[in-house]
Amino acid sequence: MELCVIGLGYIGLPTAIMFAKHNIHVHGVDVNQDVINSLTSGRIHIVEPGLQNMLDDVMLTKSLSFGVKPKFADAFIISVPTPIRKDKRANLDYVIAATKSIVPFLKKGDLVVLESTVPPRTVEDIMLPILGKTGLEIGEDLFVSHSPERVLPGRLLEELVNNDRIVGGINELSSSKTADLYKTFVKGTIHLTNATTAEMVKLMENTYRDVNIAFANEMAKIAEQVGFNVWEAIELANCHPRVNIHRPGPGVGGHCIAVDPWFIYEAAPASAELIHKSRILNDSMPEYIVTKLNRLLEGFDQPTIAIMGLAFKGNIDDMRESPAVEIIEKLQSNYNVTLFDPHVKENVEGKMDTIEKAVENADVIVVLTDHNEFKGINPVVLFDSMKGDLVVDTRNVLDSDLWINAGFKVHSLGKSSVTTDQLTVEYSK
Ligand code: SAJ
Repeated sequence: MELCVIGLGYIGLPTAIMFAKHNIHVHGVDVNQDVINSLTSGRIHIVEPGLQNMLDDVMLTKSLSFGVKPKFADAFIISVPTPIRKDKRANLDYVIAATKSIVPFLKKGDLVVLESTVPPRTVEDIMLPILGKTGLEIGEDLFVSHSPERVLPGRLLEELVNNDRIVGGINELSSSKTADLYKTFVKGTIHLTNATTAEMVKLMENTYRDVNIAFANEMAKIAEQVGFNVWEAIELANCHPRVNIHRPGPGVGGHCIAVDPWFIYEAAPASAELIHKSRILNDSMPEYIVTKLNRLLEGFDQPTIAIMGLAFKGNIDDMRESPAVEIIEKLQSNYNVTLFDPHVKENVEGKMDTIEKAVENADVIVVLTDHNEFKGINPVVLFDSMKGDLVVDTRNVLDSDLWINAGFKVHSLGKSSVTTDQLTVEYSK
């Protein structure tokens, strides 16, 4: 069995390596010559635990080659980016280019699998007309399917094997051939459906999460007005066996949850009202946090804000589409801003290498990412080096009582600034 994987990003490369590890001969293709040079010399270009070791193994067995062009193979997997345009529509240029690039190499009996996350009907309406140029009978001579990825960066190799897999063929034979391919290493259940449904399943998984986060964010705003701790309320509500309310935050980052709902909206804008509203609500959270800070710092003379957390979510170093970056850009026009993130290594203007340096003479500390490191900070040490005594926690990672006892005034997203005791006193009158 010969396999060609087009697109060697954080999905394509692990997928290529995983197949090679299971005795499939794989040719990995990427248009970026630097990526090919790095991989050909045996070095991975993405950060993923365990991946370099796995590449080392397969390079020894010579079951994996790399190049900028496809080769003849029995199966072709397309896992190229599908970025979102400014008008919130999917950019399918890479999918189209990748599909065109394999046309000269397709023969009777071959299988083409699209893994990229795409709007519904991309396989049927975009890919099939291009693949038809091979002269092969689609569905009879050439088999085509969509099988989306749902792995979590950082746990990729484990999830690639153990997650259930959705396979959506343009016909049953395409589905079963695709399932046979992934049975090479997938231990999770392989669920068969059609291509459009498979495209929608992926989008629905991430859209469910986005809408749920929007609900949590709306509850956080309501908590601040009504006067209760939304984090406590969510934790208690989730004790119900069928409730799973997500967590509020300063916005939804990354290139999945904040993007995929737009692919559904693009296909059915008149019907996707809740999906659209949820996107708008989540994208309004950075401004909500900035407004909260502006109110807190009214009257301060040239205040300094110490930001804790740049990455788009906890315990990773990825700043792409991070709400923290958006908030920082808004703040930097009016305030002196210092930054600290124990995971982000790249140089960012104002980023300090220790938290002590970042908070020195600051008027307020603002937590924007739920890194585990922030949970164990000793506020007493920080308090003495600051000018002010304010802290804003948008991720509920800090122990409020510990920080209040150290002398801080804690303002958290989704918590009334009124304490529970004060509320109790009011009601007991
Ligand atoms: N977030 C919240 N509240 C929450 C959960 C997340 O504000 O309760 C925020 C995070 O802080 C982050 C953003 O949402 O800014 C996205 O976080 P995430 O945990 O969803 O991380 P992703 O985007 O890396 O992973 C998601 C996963 N999808 C689902 O959980 C349904 C992953 O399984 C997918 O493979 C991935 O998207 C993807 O590539 O599609």
